[in-house]
Amino acid sequence: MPWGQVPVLYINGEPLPQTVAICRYLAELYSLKPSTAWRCARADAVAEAVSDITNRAATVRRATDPGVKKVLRAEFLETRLPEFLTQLEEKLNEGQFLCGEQVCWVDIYLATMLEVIGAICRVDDPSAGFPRTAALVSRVRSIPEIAAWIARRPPSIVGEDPPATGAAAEGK
Ligand SMILES: N[C@@H](CCC(=O)N[C@@H](CS)C(=O)NCC(=O)O)C(=O)O
Repeated sequence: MPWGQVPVLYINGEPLPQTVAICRYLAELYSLKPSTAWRCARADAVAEAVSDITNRAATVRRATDPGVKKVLRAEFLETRLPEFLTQLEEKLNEGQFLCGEQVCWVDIYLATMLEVIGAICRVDDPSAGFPRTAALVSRVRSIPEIAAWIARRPPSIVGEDPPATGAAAEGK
């Protein structure tokens, strides 16, 4: 598996790793790119911020010591995530989606990563208290094809603790 990580998208047996590369490839195929170079760049900037906040949540997931995990989770939920969502709310005032009235891949990426963050931090709705973000997530999840996928997809393991490795796995 490339880089030893998931996700990997296989096309004709050829692997494409890295979430954002996969998203951008699918956006090209399914007309989910913003309509101008400027809008693409602005959406990319949001996507980078989404990746950053998701990586921070991943540090909460990876923490094995319960005390450390509790501190990291609290810091994330009380400081990092609200800071991110506050900035995001300011960018969501021009239309239904990030780039106006048309959904683009970054809307879908954002909605999905907020779901991942909710699962990692065990909160039902990470966008609670941030109405524009919550409305955007709801719009994305209501797109018929996406709603149909959500209804039939297999259960996610994202919220589960990762397997212990090294000394922790050996009970040391
Ligand atoms: N930059 C990568 C990160 C992927 C990533 O962190 N994947 C995790 C699961 S969510 C993984 O495979 N971890 C196993 C490992 O790193 O050993 C992406 O965005 O796809």
